[in-house]
Amino acid sequence: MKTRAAVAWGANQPLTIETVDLEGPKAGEVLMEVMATGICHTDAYTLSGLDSEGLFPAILGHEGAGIVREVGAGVTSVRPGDHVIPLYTPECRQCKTCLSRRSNLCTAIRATQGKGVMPDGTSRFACDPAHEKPLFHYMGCSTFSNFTVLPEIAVAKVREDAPFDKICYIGCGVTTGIGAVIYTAKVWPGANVVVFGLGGIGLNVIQGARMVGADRIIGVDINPAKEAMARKFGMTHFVNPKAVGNDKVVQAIQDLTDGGADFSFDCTGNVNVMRQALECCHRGWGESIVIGVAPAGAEIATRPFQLVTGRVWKGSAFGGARGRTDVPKIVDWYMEGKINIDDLITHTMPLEQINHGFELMEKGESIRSVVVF
Ligand code: NAD
Ligand code: AHE
Ligand code: ZN
Repeated sequence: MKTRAAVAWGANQPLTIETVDLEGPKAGEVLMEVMATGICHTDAYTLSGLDSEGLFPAILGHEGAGIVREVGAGVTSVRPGDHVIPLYTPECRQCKTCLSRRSNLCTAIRATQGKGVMPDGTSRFACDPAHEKPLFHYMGCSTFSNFTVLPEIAVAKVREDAPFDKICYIGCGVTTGIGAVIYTAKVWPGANVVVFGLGGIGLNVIQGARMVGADRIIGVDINPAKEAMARKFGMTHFVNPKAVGNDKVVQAIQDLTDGGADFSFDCTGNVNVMRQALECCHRGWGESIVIGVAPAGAEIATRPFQLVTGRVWKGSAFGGARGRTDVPKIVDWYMEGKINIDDLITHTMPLEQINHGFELMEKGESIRSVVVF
């Protein structure tokens, strides 16, 4: 079939809208009509050329929602007409990691996903006149296409009364932020929490921290325009590194938290910020969760003494959520009014304006832009 898609031809080049070829689903795969997709900072990161797994040309996008239109042989868990959210972290329920129950990082298809192809090693997408070159999938999702093909284990079936243009955000940002609080860190009621980076992920960490009953929720951002929205979602104190001095951020947080945070979260992808996030944690038990994705080659550093004295450095991917199990529940939370997604979606646009969505994010003028097909 033919489908309309935004194609990334190379690093730092604007996406162009193309009509591309899409092969139907093979065994174990589903064809999905993407109804809406968010633009996450990780899409911008890969487009910037700093992703060590970045491939071009590719159809980016990993934060979608839509409808199953066709299923391949052997697919049993979804059928045409089902409403689904694609999962860049699938849940096969059979691999060593899924069976361990210790992590959400299902390994069933991770290797081929990182190479921009389906589990059989080939792409379902092709684009004339570049037909001789493969057109790569992205994070196993490619939601910047009106239709896409996904492995059955990489879709979460969700209720049919939920609006696509809102629940697409659960495909990454909402789940990543709230999940990091409840599944990865297991923040306790009364904890002091610090969130570095008040964008599409950090604000969901804040609403997760408020949900579990955190006491102080301190937000840190170099963009003062983020303060108002963060306060609306539960931030109690704001620290602007440009105002207090970058070298005084850790002290400022220790002063606000009687010696250090119980939990901190990096939602910037900046390795210097990750160090501040660890070092502002309380001696003996403070845990810092790395969510931000850093450029290829970047490394984190701290004095080992920080760890010897009990601070813990952890990472979180997709909020530690098990996609097929947890995503439908998070959709329910939204529909029951337990979480706020609507106010975080600051811009909605057609596919033709997708580059504008990227610009708004880069300029810090949006929280989430959503493309509606
Ligand atoms: P965003 O652009 O919406 O927000 C980033 C925020 O960080 C902005 O408000 C920006 O002003 C702030 N910031 C930048 N530099 C800063 C600094 N030095 N100090 C303080 N604040 C600073 O991006 P997003 O969509 O929220 O994504 C945030 C990060 O999370 C990105 O690195 C993204 O790739 C990553 N991410 C990770 C996962 C995961 O599963 N681990 C999932 C989604 C996104
Ligand atoms: N390709 C990057 C890795 C990027 C990364 O860490 N991605 C996160 C999700 S970001 C969503 O917005 C993730 O889930 N990581 C776990 C995994 O298996 O990729 C690189 O650095 O090579
Ligand atoms: Zn994302």
